[in-house]
Order: sequence, then C-alpha cells, then structure tokens
Amino acid sequence: MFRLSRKEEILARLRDAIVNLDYEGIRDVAREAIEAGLSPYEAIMEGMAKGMDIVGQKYEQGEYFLAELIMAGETMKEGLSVLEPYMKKGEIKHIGKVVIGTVEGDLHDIGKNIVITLLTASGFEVVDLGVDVSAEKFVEAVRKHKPDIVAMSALLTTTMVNMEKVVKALEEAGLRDKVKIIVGGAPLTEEFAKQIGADAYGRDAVVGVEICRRWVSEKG
Ligand code: B1M
Repeated sequence: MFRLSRKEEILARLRDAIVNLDYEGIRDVAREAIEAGLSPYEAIMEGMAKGMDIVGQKYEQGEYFLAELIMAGETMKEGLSVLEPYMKKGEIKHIGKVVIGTVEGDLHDIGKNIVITLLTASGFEVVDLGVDVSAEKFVEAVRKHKPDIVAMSALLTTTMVNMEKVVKALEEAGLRDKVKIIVGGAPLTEEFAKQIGADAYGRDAVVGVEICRRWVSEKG
C-alpha cells in the first residue's frame, strides 16, 4: 500500500489546514513541521501556498465565497507567524535595499509578505509600503529610501495594469535608471513584465528573491 513520508504527510496537513480554514489548528501543524525538520520555505511554498491555490479554485467554482477567502487569508497569516521566526538570521549585514508594495486598488498582501520574509531572511533591508500603493507613493519612497530594487505585487487583472503607471512615474521622475524593477503576482506573466518595462518577473517568491540576489551581486 502507498504511504506518504512524514514530510509529505505534514505538507498535506498544512495544505489542508488552509483549504479547511483551520485557523485554530494551523499553528500546531506549522510547529510540527519545524520539529520534524522541514524548512520554513518548504512549509510555506509546498504546503500552505498550495492550499491557497485550492481555495482560489473553490472560489472560482462557487464552492467558497468572500468570507472563506478572508478566513483562508487569516489562516495563512497565522501559520506564517509560527514559521517566520525560523527564517530570520541574527545580526546581518544588509546586501541591498528593496522597496515593495501591492499596487493601487489591490488589497492582497499574503504573497507580498512571503516575498518580504524571504528577502529579509536573505539579508535585504526591506521597506514595506503595504497595500493599495499609488505610483506617487512608490516614487516618493524611491526618492526617500534610495533602494536598489522596487518590487511590486498585484493579484487582480484589474490592478496589474497599475504596475505600468509606477514604471512610467519613475521614468518621469528621472529615477527609472536608479533601480531595478521586479513584478509578481498570480495573474502576471514574463511577457507582461517585459511589456510594461519591468526588469523581471518573479514567478514565485523563491525565484523573485533569487533574481534580487543576482542583481545586487552583479552590482558588487
Ligand atoms: Co482575492 N482574488 N479578491 N482575496 N484572492 C483572487 C486573486 C482571485 C484569483 C480568486 C479567484 O477568483 N479565483 C480573484 C482575482 C480574479 C482576477 O483578477 N482575474 C480574486 C478576487 C476577485 C477578489 C475580490 C475582487 C473579491 C470580491 O471582493 N468580490 C477582492 C478584491 C479586493 C482588492 O484587492 N481590492 C478579493 C479579496 C480577497 C481577500 C481580502 C478576501 C483575500 C486576501 C487577503 C490578503 O491578502 N490579506 C483574498 C484571497 C486570499 C485570494 C486568493 C484565494 C489567494 C491569494 C493568495 O494569497 N495567494 C486568490 C486566489 C489565488 O490566487 N489562488 C484570490 C497565495 C500567495 C502566496 O500567492 O499572492 O500569487 P501570490 O504570491 C506568490 C507569487 O505570485 C509571487 O510570490 C508569492 C509567493 O510565492 N509574488 C511575487 C507575488 N508578488 C511578488 C513580488 C515579487 C516576486 C514574487 O517581487 C520580488
């Protein structure tokens, strides 16, 4: 008979905790994941994030409604709060600075927050502008914080177009050549990123952070 390994079993339980909106139970499963030697990265990307995809499908199919989306988001945050402390390194010398935000009109922040966690764990200093961030606010933040990288997130087809406004506003402010721009979020594609004038598309948080690391190491 086919049996799941301990790791696969815990990943499946993390996924199911999100799908079943188990706000009360997810902390225990996340703790178990750490105790069993899973990396927080695996627990997030291979466990909870997979559950979020299923929640999205259920919403599309009319099985889940807005209340379930909200609850899934809260459950994900609860699980992340257990895993995040295991990702932070102690005193680290920053390897670069990133200004990040979810673009105007968009309130989704789970993916952005995972990216922030991984960036911080990789040694980046991160300025989080939050959600619903206008092009003007991005420009203001670039002027103020002088980052190496601007990262934008969008989850809605209606808001991803606002990413181009940020690229244009940075151009108009004469700041475009001072920063690299990376964009991410479920509805985006590599092609879209190119089309709006971004430097890269982060398919997921791990790929996104790898690209940022490469940029700062090339800069020297
Ligand atoms: Co919303 N929602 N939602 N939602 N929601 C989606 C996005 C949707 C696809 C669901 C569906 O229909 N299947 C759909 C969008 C459809 C479309 O645009 N075509 C949708 C909708 C319609 C809506 C509302 C309009 C619903 C309504 O009100 N009727 C509304 C809009 C509100 C607004 O923003 N103005 C809404 C609201 C919400 C909640 C608030 C309830 C909640 C968000 C809670 C929160 O974020 N705090 C929510 C949720 C939870 C979802 C789903 C289920 C999950 C999103 C998520 O967190 N995914 C989502 C369905 C889905 O995506 N499967 C859905 C997990 C996360 C880890 O993935 O954010 O893609 P993601 O991030 C990844 C990568 O994309 C990448 O790395 C991350 C980790 O690997 N990445 C980057 C992201 N940013 C990056 C930046 C980088 C690099 C990589 O730079 C370095």
